[in-house]
Amino acid sequence: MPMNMKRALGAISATALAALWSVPAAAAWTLNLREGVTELSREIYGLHMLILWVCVVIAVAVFSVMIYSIATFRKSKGAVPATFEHNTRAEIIWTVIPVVILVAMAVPAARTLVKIEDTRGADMTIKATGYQWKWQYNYIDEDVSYFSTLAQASNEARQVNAGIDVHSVDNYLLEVDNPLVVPVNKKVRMLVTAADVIHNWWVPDFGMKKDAIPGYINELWFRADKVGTYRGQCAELCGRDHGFMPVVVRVVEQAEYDSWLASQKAARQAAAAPAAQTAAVTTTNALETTTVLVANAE
Ligand SMILES: [Cu+2]
Repeated sequence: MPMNMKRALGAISATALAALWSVPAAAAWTLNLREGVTELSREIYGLHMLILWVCVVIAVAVFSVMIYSIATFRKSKGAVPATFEHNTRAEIIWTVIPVVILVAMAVPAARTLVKIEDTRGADMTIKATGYQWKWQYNYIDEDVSYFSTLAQASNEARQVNAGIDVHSVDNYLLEVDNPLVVPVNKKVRMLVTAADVIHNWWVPDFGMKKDAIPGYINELWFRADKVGTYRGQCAELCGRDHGFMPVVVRVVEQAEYDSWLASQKAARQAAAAPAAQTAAVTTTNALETTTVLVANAE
């Protein structure tokens, strides 16, 4: 290849690489799992890294021996194949070593699994019910319950021929009208179920994902230790609008949570009050009518 052509090719590939490795591209294409913001998510991440490195060590060892053997003992170098068919000692070794490795990996994995399933000692319980296509959150013991649906801006932009550039919508398809609100550093137990078809409640930053199955109640728990807004999605194909029922969780300080909860209860009472009044009026009218009827009959 002539020298100037080589130089030109080099320049082209350098430009292409630079273009690929622009800052937003690098941010959007991180390769690893996210560590998340809960004790469990970090433990799962740690487990993933530990097992990844075990696999790397095994791969390096196996491929080194393999490549060395292929290169060194090839026919052209005069290697002569051995004629034996069985070697009990070799078979024992290549069975025992993998078993030991698997058992060693199972110990920390089982420990984390048990922890994931242990919902005892929760500070609060929230029931999440999946619907086509929204979530309902029910704060058990608090008499607070509401629906969480796709935010207006995302909903408008997603319509066919809406003419709205979805890149102009903040958190497109990952925003809701009423997010789940929980206090920071509290063990939150979620009861996950569904009212129509199977959905799945998933928040990657919590390391948690559970099927929401009609007629069944699944459990999960998380303890977020960082204030913030965490986004997830329904992770079980549940019909036409499966992609339009995101999960948004706001983790706030305890004081902010308390005032939010109080305002939710106040709003609920305000909504219930006129209804109660109407009911009372109806009952009085019915009684009066009955009295008149009875009087006439006499
Ligand atoms: Cu769903």
